[in-house]
Amino acid sequence: MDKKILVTGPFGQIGSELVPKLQERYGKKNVVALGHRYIPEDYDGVLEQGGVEDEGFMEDLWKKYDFDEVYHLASLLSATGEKRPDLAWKINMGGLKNVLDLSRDNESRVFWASSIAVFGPTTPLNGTPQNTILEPVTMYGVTKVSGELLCQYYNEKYGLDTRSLRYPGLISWKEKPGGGTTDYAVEMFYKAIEGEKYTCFVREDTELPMMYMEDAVRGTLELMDAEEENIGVRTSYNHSALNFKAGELVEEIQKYYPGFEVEYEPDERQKNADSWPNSVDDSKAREDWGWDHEYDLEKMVKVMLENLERKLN
Ligand code: AKB
Repeated sequence: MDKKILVTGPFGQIGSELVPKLQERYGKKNVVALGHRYIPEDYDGVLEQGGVEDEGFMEDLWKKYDFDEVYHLASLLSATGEKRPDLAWKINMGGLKNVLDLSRDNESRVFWASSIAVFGPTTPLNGTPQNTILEPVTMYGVTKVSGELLCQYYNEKYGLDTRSLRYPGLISWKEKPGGGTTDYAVEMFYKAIEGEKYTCFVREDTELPMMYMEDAVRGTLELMDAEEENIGVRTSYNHSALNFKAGELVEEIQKYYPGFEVEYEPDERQKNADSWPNSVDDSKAREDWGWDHEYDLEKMVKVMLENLERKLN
């Protein structure tokens, strides 16, 4: 029998690359994309439109498709979350609660996107361990910590198969990120190719964990493919690949675009970035289900530029 998959946030930065992979694996007719406002004109697949926080709508969706697996990606990110904290709580927590309740009642498996935003200023800054202090200072981070605990609770209480990754800043060329703090890393590539100066909204020495999207999507699928007895973390796994300072990314891009200029004008997003670690220790993911990244800074920059140049020309 065919496996039915739901993807929420299918047209965001992660979803737009995860959905085609799921369609390849399970067939186009079996992957349901739940979009909200933005629906790409050229989307080719099963489409539904509505809000994840709408309980009645989500219930009807499960009745219609009887999902086996859910990739719950829909979320307000850190910068938007600080502008609209009430909405962030409503969508991030309301959406997750609906997904968990319906998955429990219908025996669906759940993947949920967490983030390095679960960490805060009191967390160890370098090589942040899997189990550590979680005192975030953003509403986004608050919803991610609460969500992690809720996922673990549903696993322990109801035996629901919940799996999750703490994504670092994600670098991709297919779809731009929106409303996050790590967005500067992607914006730089566009400006370099367009021959424009970039005004970076974090300091040059701001260091954060990052990952190329291809690694993030592969990690997501590998986590979902792992045998249940190998999953030792039901909150969310630290998931890491590379770390760089904003200035180091600029230097790497300048190897290809020597004339690329950047000025630094930190805004309110600097506070979010300062509250997150420089690097995280993801050895638990590597031990439990064999996670390994493929892209380092040099390889990621080369591939990003090649793909974006093709896309923009
Ligand atoms: C953001 O910057 O808000 C996200 C994240 C780190 O989760 N990219």
